[in-house]
Amino acid sequence: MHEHKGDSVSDGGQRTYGPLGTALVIIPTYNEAENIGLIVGRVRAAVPEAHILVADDNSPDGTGKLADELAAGDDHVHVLHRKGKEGLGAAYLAGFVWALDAGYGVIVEMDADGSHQPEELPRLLTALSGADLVLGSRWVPGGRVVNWPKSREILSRGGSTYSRLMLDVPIRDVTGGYRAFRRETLEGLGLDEVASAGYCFQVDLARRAVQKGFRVVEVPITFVEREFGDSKMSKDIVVEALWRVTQWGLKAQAAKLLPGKAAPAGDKDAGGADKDAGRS
Ligand SMILES: Nc1nc2c(ncn2[C@@H]2O[C@H](COP(=O)(O)OP(=O)(O)O)[C@@H](O)[C@H]2O)c(=O)[nH]1
Ligand SMILES: [Mg+2]
Repeated sequence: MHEHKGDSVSDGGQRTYGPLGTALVIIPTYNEAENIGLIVGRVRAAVPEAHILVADDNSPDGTGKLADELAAGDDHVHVLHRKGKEGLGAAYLAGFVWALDAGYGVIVEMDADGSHQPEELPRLLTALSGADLVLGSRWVPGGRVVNWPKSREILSRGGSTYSRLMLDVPIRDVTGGYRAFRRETLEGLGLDEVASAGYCFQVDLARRAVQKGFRVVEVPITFVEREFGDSKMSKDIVVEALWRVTQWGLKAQAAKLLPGKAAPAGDKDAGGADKDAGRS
């Protein structure tokens, strides 16, 4: 029916999908001076009609200023300056609000460090023509990671598998951060209640999308570890994410076992749309 690669992991039923509006690619940055010019140039070349929003947390290395210079010379490039480092989830949430206010039809998440290749974005957007949310996935057939030590791959695969089982969401790569949303999807997720810390942010968005009955499709990507600059990932972020996933999973199980009890805050729809998720 729809010509896109990738596994359909969640289908809200027989649906038709409206045309895709203009896309905004949100790139959160913290100390990405070596990468920002490269990534903006690659996005502009790969999807010339899309706009870009750099969401910078007042990077000490001057990334925000470099982004301003790019924006000054290109009306497709915009910059959201934030006061200080609050984490990528908070930067994305601010970017989502900006995007929805500005009227974009498609909102894309992309790292600044080249891990998410802009040249693969057209494939994600093609898949979005038949979906509510497209996840660039390292862990579906055809997906892969370049330049990662085996230990990091095991951690990431393990984290995704644990989240999938714990949260009962049929998604292979739940923590990935290369994604394309229709605006209606973001509007329907309850962004005010999304957990913004570290990897929890991506997991929370994905599980909400499934719970609400949105059609989520995974498209294989080749994830390339950064060449320049430093990762902001830390052990604390991973531990925090595993802990939150465990809490969410246990709460959802408890709600199923004790249907009379109120669902936990922010989980009002848990189980509701779930039966329509059509996991494959
Ligand atoms: N605005 C903002 N961006 C951040 C923050 N932390 C990380 N990022 C950006 O989020 C993206 C992914 O971060 P990265 O450190 O590469 O994480 P990793 O890929 O999981 O190792 C990059 O574009 C970072 O610059 C933050 O606190 N604020
Ligand atoms: Mg990275």
